[in-house]
Order: sequence, then C-alpha cells, then structure tokens
Amino acid sequence: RATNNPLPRANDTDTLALEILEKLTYSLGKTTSVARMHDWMDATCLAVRDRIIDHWIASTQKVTKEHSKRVCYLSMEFLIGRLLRDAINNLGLSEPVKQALARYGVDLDLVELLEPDAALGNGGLGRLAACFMESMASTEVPAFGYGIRYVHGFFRQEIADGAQVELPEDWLAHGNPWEFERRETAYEIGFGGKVTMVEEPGRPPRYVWRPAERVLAVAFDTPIVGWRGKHVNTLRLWSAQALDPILLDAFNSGDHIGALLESNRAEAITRVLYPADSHQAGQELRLRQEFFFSSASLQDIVRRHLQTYDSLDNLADKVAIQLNDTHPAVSVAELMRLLVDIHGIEWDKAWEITQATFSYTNHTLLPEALETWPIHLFERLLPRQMQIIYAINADLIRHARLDKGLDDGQISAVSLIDENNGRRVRMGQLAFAGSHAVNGVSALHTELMKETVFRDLHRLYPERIENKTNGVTPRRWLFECNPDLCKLIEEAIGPGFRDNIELLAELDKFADDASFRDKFAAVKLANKQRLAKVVEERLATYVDPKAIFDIQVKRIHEYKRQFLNIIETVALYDQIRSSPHLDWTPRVKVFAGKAAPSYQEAKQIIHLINDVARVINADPAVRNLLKVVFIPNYNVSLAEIIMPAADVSEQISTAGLEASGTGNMKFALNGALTIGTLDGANVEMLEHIGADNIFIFGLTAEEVANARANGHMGQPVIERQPLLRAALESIENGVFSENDPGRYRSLAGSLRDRDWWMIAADFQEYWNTQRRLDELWLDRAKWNTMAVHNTARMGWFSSDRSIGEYARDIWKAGPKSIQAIS
Ligand code: 26Q
Repeated sequence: RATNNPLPRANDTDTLALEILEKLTYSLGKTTSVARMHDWMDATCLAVRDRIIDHWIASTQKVTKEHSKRVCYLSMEFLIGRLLRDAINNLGLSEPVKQALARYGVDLDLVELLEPDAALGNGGLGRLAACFMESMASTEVPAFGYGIRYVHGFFRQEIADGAQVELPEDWLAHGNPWEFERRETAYEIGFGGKVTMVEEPGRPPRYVWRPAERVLAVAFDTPIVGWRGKHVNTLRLWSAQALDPILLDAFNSGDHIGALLESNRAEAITRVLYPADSHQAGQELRLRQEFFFSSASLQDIVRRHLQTYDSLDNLADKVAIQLNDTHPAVSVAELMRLLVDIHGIEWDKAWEITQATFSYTNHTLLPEALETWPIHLFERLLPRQMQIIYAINADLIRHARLDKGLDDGQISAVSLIDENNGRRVRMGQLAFAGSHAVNGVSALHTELMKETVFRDLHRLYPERIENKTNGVTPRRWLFECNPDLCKLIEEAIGPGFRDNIELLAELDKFADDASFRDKFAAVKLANKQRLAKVVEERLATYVDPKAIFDIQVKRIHEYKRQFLNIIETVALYDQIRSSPHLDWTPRVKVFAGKAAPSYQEAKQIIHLINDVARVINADPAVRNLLKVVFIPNYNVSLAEIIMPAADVSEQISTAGLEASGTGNMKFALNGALTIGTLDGANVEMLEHIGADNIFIFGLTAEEVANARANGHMGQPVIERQPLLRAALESIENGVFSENDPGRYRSLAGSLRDRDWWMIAADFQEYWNTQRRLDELWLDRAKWNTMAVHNTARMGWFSSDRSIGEYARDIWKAGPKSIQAIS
C-alpha cells in the first residue's frame, strides 16, 4: 500500500494492478466482470489519488513545520480540464498504469477519455490559473488556489444549422473522484442588513455588521501534484449551502415551497459560471459570487494564520494573496473589515497589512470589460464593505491632493468611485489601491496599462506596476499532449529538458539536420492525422493531413478577428476559383471557440464561419485545395489534440487589445509557425524566436490608436482593395447564406464604417503574409527548420518561469532557488 514515496516503485505494475482492483471492489462495489469503463476510470483515479495523498500530507506538514510563506491565488476561474493524465504523468506512472489496466483488458487511453473536462473557467484567465497551480506545485511554491465549485461549468457548445447553441454542462453528474469535501471547513458569508456603530466609553467606535442573510461556504479540496511528485498543493473550491436547508416552521405549516426558498437562494450562488469574458454582466448574482468566494477565502486564510501565530500583525510575512483580475477585488474591503471590525486592529495598521498582503493582476484593457458596480447595489448587498471603500477612497484622495498636488480632473480619474456614470465602484482602482504590486501579463500590455486605464494611479504610485509575462505549463502542453515529439527531442538532446524546459534551446542546432527535421515533420504529420480523425468523426468532413493546417482556436471576439481570417478565406476561395490553373497550396482552415451567449456579433461570426465552410467544402472547384472546419465545443481536452497538429497558428488580434494570449505559446512550443500581429506576448515571442521564424503583419498598437483618433474609416480602404471588396460583397450579398441573404449585411457594414477593429486596415498585409506562408510550404526543409527553431526557443514561455518571477518579485515566497533566479 501507499508509502511516503509517490514515485514508481519496484513491481509497480503489479502493485498498481492490485490497487486499482481494490478500488474497483471496495470503493465502487464492482467486480471486473460487471465493471463498466466508467468504473475503471473511477478506480484508476482513486488509485492514483492515493499515491498523491501521502505526498500531499508530507508537503503540508513540511510547509507547516518550516513556517513557509504561502501563496493564495484567488481566482473566480480555474480551467483545469482533465486531471488523470496530468497526475499519472507527473508521478511518472504512465507505463505502469497502462500495463496494470491492460491486465484487465482495459485501455488507459480510452479510460482517460471518460473523465469529464473540468471547465470552471471561460478561457485564458482561467487556464492561466490552472497552469499556475501546476507550476507552483512543480517548482515547490507552497500555494492554495481559492475559487468556486460551480455545479455547472462553461456551457457545452453545439452547432445547429451553423449557429451556436448553448447547453448546460454537468461535470459533477457522475461524482468527482479528485475532490475531498471538508464539511468542517465552512464559513458563514453575510449579505445585506445593517451596520451599526457601537460606542463604548474610553474606546474608539466599532462598527458591527448584522447581515440580513447568511450563507454557508463549504470547502472542497483537490490535490494538485507537481512534476515528479515533489510537491502537492491544494485547490480549495467553495460551495454554497443554506445554513438552514429546510425551514421546518414553514414546512410544517404547509408552505413546502417556501421552506426550500432559502436553500435555493443560497445554492444559486455557486450553481453556474458566468460565460462572459469580455463584458461586464452587472448582475447581482455575479457580485454575490465574487463576495462569497472572497470572504470565504479570507476567513480561511485568517483562521489558518491564527492557528499558528497569535496575531495578524505578521500576516503579510506569511501569506501573499494574488487577485486574478478584479473579480476578487472586494477582498480588499473584506480583509479590512476582518482586521478592523473583527480583530480590532487600528485602521492605518490594517491598511498597511492589507496592502502588503495583496497584489493584483490585470488581464484586460477593454473598457467594456472593466468591472464597476452601481453604488446602490453594492451598498444594499455589502453595506459595511461600501463604507470601508468610502474610507479607503477618502485616504487615497487626501494623499493625492495634499501630498501629490493632483487637480480635480486627476482626482476623479484615480477615485474608487466613478461619478460620471451614475456613481459606480471601480473594482480596478480598488484592487490597485489595496495592493503593493500590480502586474500586466505581457510587456506591451503592462506598458499600455501605464498609459491608459491606470495612467493617473501610475503617476501617483510609479513603482507599483510591473510586468509578469504569462507562460504555459510544458507538462500538459508538451509532454502530455505531444509524447512522440518529446521522444524525438529526448533522442536528440537527452532528458534534461523534462526538468528544465529552457534546455529545449539545445534543439536549435538540430534545425539544420535534415534527418532530425524529417522526423520532426513525421511527428507533426501523425498529430495532424489524429486531428483529421477527430474532424471526420465529429463533422463528417475529410481533411487532408498533407495540407497546411491553419488554426485559430480561442474565444470568439471581434478584437481577436476571426472575421479577418474568414474574409481572407473567402478571398482565397474566390482566387482559387477564378485561377484554378495556378499552383495553390492546399490549406485547411480550422476554427473553434465559444461566443458569450449574449454577444450577438460573436455569434454571427460563428454562423458565418459555418456558412462559409458549408459552401466551400461542397464546391468541387476547390476540393483538396481549401477546406474550412469549425470544430464545436472547444475546451481544454480538444486543445490538447489541436495544439500539436497545427502548421500555422493564427494570433491576429487588433494590436493593443490582446493582453497576452497563451494559445500562441502552446502552438509555437509544438512547432507551429505563427502568423500574428505585434500584440500581447506575440511581441516577446518575436524576440525569442527571431524575426526569421515568425510571420508578423499589421498595424502596431500605436498605429491603431492613431488611426482611431484620426477617424479611420474602412470604405476608402475597401475601394482600393479588389480582393477584400469582392470577398465582402459576396458575404453581404448572401453568397454564403442564400436562404437569408441579408444575414451578414450589418456585420460587413461595420467594416465599411469606422472599421473599429482595423480589419479592412490590416487585410492586405494579412493576405500578403498568408501567401508568403504558401510559398514557404513549397520549401518544406526551410519550413521545418523554422518549426524546429520555434520549439527550441519557446522554453522561456513556461509558466515555471512566470511563477519564478512572481515568487521572487511579488510574493517573496517559495524555495530559495526560485527567489534567487536572475
Ligand atoms: C467580468 C465581469 C462579469 C462577468 C464576467 C467577467 C469576466 C470573466 C472572465 C471578465 C473577463 C474574463 C476573462 C478574461 C480573460 O480570459 N482574459 C485573458 O487573460 C489571459 C491570461 O492573462 C490573456 O492571455 C488574454 O490575452 C486575456 O484576454
């Protein structure tokens, strides 16, 4: 049975076979003869989980004994995907588990497919949180992830007649083998009610909040195991329960529905993830979610601290709390309430502790995505927190006016209260004010933060903003999703890269080695065949693995410009049809991604992609030269198949709008060539990969800002570009929507008008750059050389590096080796 060593042991196949059988028999109550594949999946997860637990306990005990500083990563979203392969791989158990299951005639690959994909997040921000949890475990940074245990994660997407249909997601339907419910770890969360001032002789007045409504937050813990099982951290997700599940008074007097109202209302808080990633919901339920998980996490942090220390004075020495965007920003006010009202700490001291404890990551500059809450709503739901925000604001404004001499205009820009739009609380300002460090997620984004949203706060506190460029975990996004490539890499440079991903750089010298290159290309082809099979199964469409796989997968948004990509596709279609004799390079355009259910333009773009795909794929004139596919229900598991199968990675956002991007990194790490704008982390990828190995086009962020300021219009540009003009006309005249010819008139019209996303402005360069890629494809040796350079030079974009920088510069936590990184 389990020992303190989670790593492979002698005879591990025998041991694991027995352990899995034990789980099947005694935890699931099944024999091998009646076990379904689901039972094998559960039994395997439980057996692997046992291996993690010993080490989880050991990690926790070590951190407690050494009084190490802990990182608390507060995030509304953790987009973790499946955990079984991650756990098996990080424990080095891939072969023994595979063989153990094979003894029962069970295929591990099929078992893995049955695990639900935990989609407790929308996209980049949630996936980043998941990569960071894995990297913190792998680099031995003691950490807790705090979030919400949504009953329903991100919706399942189907395409019906070309349009997106949203269906509920139900990841917990068959139970969750990874989590531990901790009923004893539960906190009361208040809402509404009144604040009274209590005055006692000889003492400063105290404020007492008496909430009208109280809900219980119950912890569910999932262990997150790091590379080689060295360290295990905890992901703690909160679930809402009514304090009093049935109001027996009401029930007994015959009001059976009323008796359940309270529990319905409480449990609604953690029922579903908001599926919007780019504009504010503004709903009361959302604010309830934000406060619910913030308050529960902070109460937990404070309670745990006081178990070891007798005062909260040293909180910031022992805990670093990272706010993943503004979603947990109410934490700033809530921690102040806990320190001042509950623990009797004097205001200025409490503020010092709060600022030293918190830091905040910004993920967007889009004005429509910045969170603000109407004061009346905030006040009604969180009356004491609102008072505290006013008090923080008063201090901030006093300092700005008296010490820094800001004028009224500058004051209104830094204020936590927006007075211009019906008085709202600005969560970005609150998070900034309450933190000692504020970071952007790429070099460009961080500079733009200083010039735009936080311009005035930055002038007031010029030391506070710093950059922490995103990264992705190489375990999931290279080792697990592309094992054949890893085998090849290991043959070339040895196994060192598995422990230090920057050693991938040694692959650089193989870029000119024809035999290595051919093997590299053979792996890519096999990965493309695997994706082609998925496309065939799900869409009944044949795509030729020998064609260029040109892939854009990400949330659907105007600024990400899937529209630009599909217009270019239409233009290419026109060209192939009008000049069929030319030597066209075969291409498969792959799209996937979800639109926020209320985002009409994004849904139209999905519809257009599917309409274009239907027409092009049915046209014998272009068969084998051009195919378009939209793969439904993009999620982490699908990404794991897609990333290794791309030849071309589309990262074509309007410059200045994509904070970082992380898909761009996953693609390049797996040897795709990027076609992209100078936006987000693309800029740094260009620096690392080299200008010869990446395809950059389009306006810069500065040029976009200028064009907008100078009243740029699309129409004059369109007039000058026959390809764009023809493509746009065919879209707006119903060539792809014959039964509803006007369907895309307004979408296309937006380009003729102010062309806000610079699609017309960037079209010609995008087209030209795509044709350069076509040409390069004909010189496959050169293409493959570039692809190898991409993999070799992407090591820096590991989330281990990102976490190392956070640990060293912001958290001052983690092992000495990390704090000392240069
Ligand atoms: C806010 C208020 C109400 C409802 C929802 C939201 C909300 C939810 C999710 C707002 C934004 C998000 C997610 C944003 C996001 O994923 N941003 C991405 O973060 C990545 C990681 O830093 C970056 O790589 C991407 O560039 C950025 O778009």
